[in-house]
Amino acid sequence: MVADTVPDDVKHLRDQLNDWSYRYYVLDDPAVPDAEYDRLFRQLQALERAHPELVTPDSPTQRVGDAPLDGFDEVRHEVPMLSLGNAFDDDELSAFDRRIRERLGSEQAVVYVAEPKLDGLAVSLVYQNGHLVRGATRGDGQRGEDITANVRTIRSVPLTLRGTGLPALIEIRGEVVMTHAGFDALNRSQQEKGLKPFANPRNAAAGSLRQLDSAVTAQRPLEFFAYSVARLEGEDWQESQWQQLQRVRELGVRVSPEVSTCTGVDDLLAYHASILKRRDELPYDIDGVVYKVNDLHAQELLGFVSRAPRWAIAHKFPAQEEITRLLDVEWQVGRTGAITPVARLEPVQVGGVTVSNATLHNFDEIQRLDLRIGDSVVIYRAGDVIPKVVSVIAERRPEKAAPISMPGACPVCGSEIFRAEGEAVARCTGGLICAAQQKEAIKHFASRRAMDIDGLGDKIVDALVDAGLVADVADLYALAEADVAGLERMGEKSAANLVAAIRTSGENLALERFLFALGIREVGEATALALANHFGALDKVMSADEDALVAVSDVGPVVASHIRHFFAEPHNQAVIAKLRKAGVEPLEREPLEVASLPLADQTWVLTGTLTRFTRDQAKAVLQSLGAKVAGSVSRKTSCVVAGESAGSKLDKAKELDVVVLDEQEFLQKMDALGARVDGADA
Ligand code: 5U1
Repeated sequence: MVADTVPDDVKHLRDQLNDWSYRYYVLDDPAVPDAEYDRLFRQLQALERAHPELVTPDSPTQRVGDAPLDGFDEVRHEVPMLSLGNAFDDDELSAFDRRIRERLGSEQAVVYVAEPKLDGLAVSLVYQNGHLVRGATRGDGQRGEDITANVRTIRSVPLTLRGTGLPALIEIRGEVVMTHAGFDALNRSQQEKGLKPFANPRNAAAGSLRQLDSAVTAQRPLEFFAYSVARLEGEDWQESQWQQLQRVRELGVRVSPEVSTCTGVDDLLAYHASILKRRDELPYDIDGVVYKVNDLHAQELLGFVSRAPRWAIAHKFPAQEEITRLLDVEWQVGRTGAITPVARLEPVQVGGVTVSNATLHNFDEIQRLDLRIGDSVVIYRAGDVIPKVVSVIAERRPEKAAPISMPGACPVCGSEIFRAEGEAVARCTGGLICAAQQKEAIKHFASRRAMDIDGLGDKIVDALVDAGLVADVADLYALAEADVAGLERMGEKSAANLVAAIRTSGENLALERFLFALGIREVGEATALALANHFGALDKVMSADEDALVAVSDVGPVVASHIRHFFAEPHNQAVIAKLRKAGVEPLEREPLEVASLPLADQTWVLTGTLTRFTRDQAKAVLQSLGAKVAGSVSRKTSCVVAGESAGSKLDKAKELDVVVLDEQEFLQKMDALGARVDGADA
């Protein structure tokens, strides 16, 4: 039995969510923050779970995708989906406008509707009595594919139209696109999964829309913008294209906010110029603008030629993909030591900008593209992002095209290059001396959680390196007050304070702090502490082989190989020797058996907002006492520390009867065990 108010509640939630979607997508005026939308959405989901008989196909919850299909059904377009003629320059556009005036026998300037030409996929949506009943691709214009299940997953495609007095049938056409941000996120995730990245947002949108499994489409960031009405039954056509688009908006379907009316060619040219100027700021790719005669009667009079209307034209922009030649590949070293290949190209105009470099991401990408020096390559450039090499034109490969290999050593400092198993990125191991990494390495070394050198902030590190006073972390300890006082905006007193702070940072130095300060890849505070506990002395850590390193709790094979490569690098050894000579000598201590620590074998979970210390600080103290810190609560959890606004993890802990401590109780417990939480006030 359905409780009396539930059907009304469900309806209310659906109406509210649909209304918010309309405000967000069509009016471009969000009514509430996303979190509020999500909260109501979850309420609706919960009600529908409890009352499945109330689920309707057009509920906002029903966008998750359907069972996979074996193939797409064919659909016949009652009104063919046409293509557009193109104008590539001003003269071609003037000729189009002249033809129209001649055909209409009018001397007057023609009124047009102008809008961006989105670079995606044309899609037709059919609504019967307000319900979305079919989504289809353009196909050959006469027949397309039935992609209803897929378009239903696109949030900006309403499942039901808005308002009362809805047409018995309306077929709306428009473009499905993927935004640049959505495209970048999708390609990152493709790469993480070891899948081939998409060449450009258009291909990504096409691949996503033609998925047989609509649950996959549901995960893809697709957007829909309507641009025309192809069929209408049960309501009169409007007088003009402009009014028709307003009606589409009123029905709750998104139309580009850039749509405008223009009168005469000069107006069209000004519109073209203004959109072209803003092209790089738009969140999706456009390849031109489209002009349509505004008067629908005039459209009818003008009719069609072959498969394109005489009343519309696409005024193209410079292409975003061009072909050029790969002259060379250079290797750049980033701030974190990541070695990335950069393509040096024969300069080419792409989207109105001269491109002579493009990113290649990593060596795997070079292999995936099967790239050789001398190849003809396709370059894609959109928005402000760095141009990238999309593909190689294999049939244009010259005989002498040269294969590309990884450099044998870091091109900046000559240190060994190391690529951890399972990682796409290769890195320079000369973390302490590599010029490309030196500022980053010094800033990390000086930071509060590392050597905690008071007064040595980022700007001073930049100034010291730029003045040639410091090239590696050991040079800090040779600085004289006079050196520092010579820097811009540095008084004698601050210089003296800084030099003193540097000196004292090396005194009574805990091994874990020093190990963390070295900036070894993936060695955070917890790992540094585990290493210090296990080995007790710097020399022992430095000489440990990978087998010895993986014996340390918290150290797996990847981290072990990072540690070993770091200490095997002679340049790094030299800097550590220089530090020691300057008196920076971490204290030795008895190795600690983790099993003997008070919280050995315990697993703790931290949740909610912690106000008196950070999660890292709580984690560090727990690990120093031998506990493991996990991300989720299970039967194996020993204790949960719950800060403010703790949510599902706290619920789970209560459900499983796990001990829960608030911040104060946690501090008391740590105190009782003789441990101090960094950051917590006394
Ligand atoms: N913006 C826009 N793109 N586009 C593509 N309008 C537009 N109109 C089209 C096409 C194919 O065709 C009309 C003839 C409806």
